[in-house]
Amino acid sequence: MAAVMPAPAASRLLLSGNEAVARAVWESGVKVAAAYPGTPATEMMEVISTFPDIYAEWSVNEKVSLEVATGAAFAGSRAFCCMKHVGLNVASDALMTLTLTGVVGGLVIAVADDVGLSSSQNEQDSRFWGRFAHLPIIEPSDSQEAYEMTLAAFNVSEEFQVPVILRMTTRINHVKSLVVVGERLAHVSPGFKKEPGRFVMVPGNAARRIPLMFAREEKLREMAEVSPLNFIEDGSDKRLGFITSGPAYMHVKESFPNAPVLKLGFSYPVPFGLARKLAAMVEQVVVVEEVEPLIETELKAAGIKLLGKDILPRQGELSPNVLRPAIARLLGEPVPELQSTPALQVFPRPPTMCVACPHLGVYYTLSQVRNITISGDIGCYTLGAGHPWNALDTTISMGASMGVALGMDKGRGESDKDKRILAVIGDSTFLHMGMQGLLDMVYNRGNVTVLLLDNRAVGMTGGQDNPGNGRDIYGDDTPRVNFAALVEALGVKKERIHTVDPYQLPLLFKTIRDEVKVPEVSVIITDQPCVLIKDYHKLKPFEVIDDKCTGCGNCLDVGCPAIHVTRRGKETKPNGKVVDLAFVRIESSVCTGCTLCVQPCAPNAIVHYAPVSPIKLVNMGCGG
Ligand SMILES: Cc1ncc(C[n+]2csc(CCOP(=O)(O)OP(=O)(O)O)c2C)c(N)n1
Repeated sequence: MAAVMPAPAASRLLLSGNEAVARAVWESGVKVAAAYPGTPATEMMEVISTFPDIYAEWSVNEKVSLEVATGAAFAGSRAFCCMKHVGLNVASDALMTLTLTGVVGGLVIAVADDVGLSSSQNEQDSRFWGRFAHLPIIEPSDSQEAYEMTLAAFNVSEEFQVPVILRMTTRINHVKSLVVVGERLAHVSPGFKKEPGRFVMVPGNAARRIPLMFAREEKLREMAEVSPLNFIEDGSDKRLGFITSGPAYMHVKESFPNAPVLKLGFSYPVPFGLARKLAAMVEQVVVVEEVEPLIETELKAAGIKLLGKDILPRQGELSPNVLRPAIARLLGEPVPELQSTPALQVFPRPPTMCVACPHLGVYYTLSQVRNITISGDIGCYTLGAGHPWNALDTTISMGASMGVALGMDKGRGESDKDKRILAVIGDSTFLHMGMQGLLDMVYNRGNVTVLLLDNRAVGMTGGQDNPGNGRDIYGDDTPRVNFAALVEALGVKKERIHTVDPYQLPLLFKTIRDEVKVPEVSVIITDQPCVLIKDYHKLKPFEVIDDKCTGCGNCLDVGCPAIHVTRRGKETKPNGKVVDLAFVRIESSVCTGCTLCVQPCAPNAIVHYAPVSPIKLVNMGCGG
């Protein structure tokens, strides 16, 4: 992370959009900030937690984070919460009523849309949550704007007593550019004032707030017309004028530097007047926005003639490579050739689990069990769907493994009647949204075996602390969840709860095999820390004795990236069958001595290596 702090006012810092927002949150005098991790949003809260004078927390899910921020804003303090795009779906129940109450202290919700799907289960345009909830949307297009617009968002929030959505995309969240920063402002909270007609949203009160919400929206639209965040840049080529927001603005400027542009930083409510002004300046207007046609639909509904998604894709980034050919076709000009991708400098690597990851033992075991269907979830263990395990059959959203498994159990067809249904879920995902699914499963007498992979970390997003490891965002001790007690409290019978070391393959195999035979809910908790957090302790590494390796390849089925094939071959067995051979080597410098590969090695060709090299592993997170 960059030196976001300490840096005096007027410093120019090289910051990612996430770091820039974090700095602006601090400068805005925010008192409470809450989030659940999710790429590409995670670093905002990680940076905020390093600042003085702000209470920061990892919440158990996005809805709770928004509620925590809401409480602080009701109490009159400035508050912030951030999440990845799908997180706003989770938080939406709170959001849709929060729009009626509004806020007292400024509340900014930063939502990071993973445009281009670098690490998410879907691509969505979260601005529609703003449109749906009648909330203002602010869209920065680089780090300086991310910083300035966050400051502006708090002012808008307090002026209109409304939560403001700061819509970012992966490019803004992660790309670094120079930012000139300021100092922290003191924000004085007026304190919580009882006002049941506003804060207690029972039907009668809510009904009275709805007209106020619509009136507020009209005032916000008037503001969008005059906001300095929205402006027209004239250009000499009047054939086309562009209306654009977020990073698409940069792509438009790079591709068509001479075209007039209406840049919308305050993009919702859409300023119709400014759009009409641009339309009067040019022959044809094109709206360039990532991902869905929100601005376009609003403007068309207001009777403004323009093009948008008729000629541009509704998926992925609108980079110059995409924009230039689309506009050339529109203008009837020669279509520029797509810039060819430069030769890959890096050997292509499929995503895989880490060396000695405790999930490896689980998936190695699951890949050996026959006649099962595995309902998966979201986390590092989603990689179990890939080679060599091929041991996940579904993945939808966080916590979905529970409900989907129960539905598969209840909805099984004749051909599946003897199939065993399993669900695999990580500790953080279980606490985020899985608990309710397990409760539902127990309550409705499901026949599912749940594997709860407790690695004491939110591994997928960089190993953040969570209630499963008993540390808060500052690394301080806090009560640690007892998963066995928790699942028992949710109704799972004590004899159906097992805590197993995932490095003990025979025991794990036997436990799974026994439990899938029992026609009721059982939970197998695997309890070994993620190899990239401080709870993990490296053991003596291993190496392969070349002369003893028979090339059977059993160790490769574990899927540990410390093992690689040095030579392949074929062998004809006495019965005439030809088998493939793979002779292997263990990269001893990264091996942590977990023994997962040793256990299936028939010829005992894997032995301890000495001396031990002190390797420090760092979890940069691989997304999700
Ligand atoms: C609603 C939502 N919020 C956040 C994320 C980002 N995310 C992906 S997996 C994950 C949690 C992974 O932690 P855990 O379940 O403990 O599994 P691990 O990666 O440690 O194996 C998170 C936060 C997401 N995909 N969806």
